[in-house]
Amino acid sequence: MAQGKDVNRDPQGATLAYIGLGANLGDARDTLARACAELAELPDTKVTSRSALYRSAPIDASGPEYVNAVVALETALAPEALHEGLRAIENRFGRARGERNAPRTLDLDLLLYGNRKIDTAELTVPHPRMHRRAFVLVPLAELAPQLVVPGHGPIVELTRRCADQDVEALVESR
Ligand code: PH2
Ligand code: MG
Ligand code: MG
Repeated sequence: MAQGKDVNRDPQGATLAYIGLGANLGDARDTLARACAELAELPDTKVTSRSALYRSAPIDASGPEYVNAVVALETALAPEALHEGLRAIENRFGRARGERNAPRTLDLDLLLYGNRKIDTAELTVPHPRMHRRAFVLVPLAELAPQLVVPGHGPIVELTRRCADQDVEALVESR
């Protein structure tokens, strides 16, 4: 048991990671609020900040509008263990894995794990499309306006480049 736990911990200690949340099936606002609570329950992990909720038009996808947000975590989980934890939460929310970019009850994407670049069969970090998606960049810039996305540059510049995409903060009315 103890040995298994060690495998899940990152040898570099706690790391600041950013998670992108999205949903466009069911009660998306409620799902994102509950998913956020589940992120806080991941082992060796603290939620340090969360963005507002945003409404966004689907990008490279069809179906209803999305609700998106970004959460910052301080975590001692290794990136692979964190990624597994995210998939387990998605599954608990009834996530079906069919066609690419199909409408979903909950999508949790590991956007950034410190400054680390990861490229394995299971996981690519920074998330390979985050630098051109306003539904990720706008909430992320709310939490970390000075952020430089490894391999892509300052978030303000990236956000400016996708200013034509339809993303709007939702007023938290409940
Ligand atoms: N996620 C996708 C594809 N397209 N569009 C918006 N607006 N928000 C998303 O979360 C989203 C998307 C695949 O994960
Ligand atoms: Mg996604
Ligand atoms: Mg995903």
